[in-house]
Amino acid sequence: MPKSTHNPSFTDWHKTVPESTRRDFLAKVGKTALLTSLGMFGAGCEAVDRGLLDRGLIPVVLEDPQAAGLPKPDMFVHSEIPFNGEFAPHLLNDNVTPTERHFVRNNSGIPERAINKDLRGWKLVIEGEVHKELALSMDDLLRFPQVTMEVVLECAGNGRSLFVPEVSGTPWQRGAVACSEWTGVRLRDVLQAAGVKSSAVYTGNYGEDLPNDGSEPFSRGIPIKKAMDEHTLIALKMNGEVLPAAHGFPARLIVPGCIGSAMQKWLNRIWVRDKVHDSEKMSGYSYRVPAYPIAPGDTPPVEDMRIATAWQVKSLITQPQSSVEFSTDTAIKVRGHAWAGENQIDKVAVSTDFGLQWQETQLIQPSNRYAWSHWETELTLVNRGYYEIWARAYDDTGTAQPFTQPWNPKGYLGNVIHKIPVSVVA
Ligand SMILES: Nc1nc2c(c(=O)[nH]1)N[C@H]1C(S)=C(S)[C@@H](COP(=O)(O)O)O[C@H]1N2
Ligand SMILES: [Mo]
Repeated sequence: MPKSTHNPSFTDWHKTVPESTRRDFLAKVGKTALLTSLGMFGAGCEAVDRGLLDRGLIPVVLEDPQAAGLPKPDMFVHSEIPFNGEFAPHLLNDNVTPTERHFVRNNSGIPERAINKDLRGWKLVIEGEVHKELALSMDDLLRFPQVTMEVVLECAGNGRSLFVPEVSGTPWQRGAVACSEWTGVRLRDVLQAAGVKSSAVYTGNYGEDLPNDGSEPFSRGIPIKKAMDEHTLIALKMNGEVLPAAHGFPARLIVPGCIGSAMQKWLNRIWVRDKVHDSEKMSGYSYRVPAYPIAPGDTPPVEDMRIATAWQVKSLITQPQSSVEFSTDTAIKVRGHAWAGENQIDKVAVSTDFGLQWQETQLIQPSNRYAWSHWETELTLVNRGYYEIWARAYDDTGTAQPFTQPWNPKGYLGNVIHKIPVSVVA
């Protein structure tokens, strides 16, 4: 069954099982037995449809976005199952993105534990290339120093809809990006408590959102150097509240500067590895980009693909809203954010004549490293007609956003300049 297909018989079926039965069953057999059974039938949903499974046997993820408060108001929904939704740029004007405006990107369902805010039996396991394996409870994690940071979180596929020729995958526009405030413990502190061996190369991160169709769970990893960086967090709170179900309750990774897929939600296991993590989502064309520039539409051989890690310089116009009408000679306030992965923003310039002339904007520094910067300026358009407001950010290495989108087969890391159409009427 394709993961994006809504299967009413399956969804309705799990709702008819009383809560107590479902819990008892899970407590009795645990996840491993459950997965083994699903694996035996190949695809869980099909097995349920054909009446092959015990009535007590249910998946640990619920494919019911409403239970997790989704969709959020004003959200542009790409898919319900798995749930994917973003916001229009003008709704992302806040310096710190409120939780109700943070995009959601799921590869499978949302764990039942997250929906019920249920910590029973939850542990974060640290294993692999460590001297001492750990299985930490929430109380254990809360004993580590707690750190708070604003961090840009952006899906690697943000801007995919702007790729020409078109690429497959969720057609994100501009809104699969946000900068919320995250609180939690440094991953480094936890790894140091486990004693990282000198053989450690990479992490393999796992979460509780196990796909119902028997496919490999979503798992990605980060280089050990990034894992040991003081800014990399195991986040327990978002904007001062316990993590919402959709954003990874009870714990998720926050890996500043990196693409969003590195930020494992519903985190329950970190496998410290002696080689680059080789899960499905680290391999082939998944979250990987060509090692060299390619012609639009070309697909390089798989051995020429490299893991996508950091974002490049980028900006977003959050004000004015696209397609607004102004009258001649009024001051138009233009505003937005800019960010640059591992680098810092140096300046942002805007143009209203298709790039012939540029006006530098006033830059407002980020709250902390890895938060986005803000920029603003005023424009006056003296003639009637159609205009585009273009914004172009430059980072501290002198790199600027491209005018046309460099192409890669899966539409990752899109950072072409942002353009807003406006018109001036008499
Ligand atoms: N366990 C788990 N973690 C995950 C994902 C997922 O599907 N499962 N999606 C990843 C991707 S691709 C992105 S872009 C971010 C999105 O985070 P958000 O939904 O909080 O915005 O979570 C990442 N972490
Ligand atoms: Mo993503």
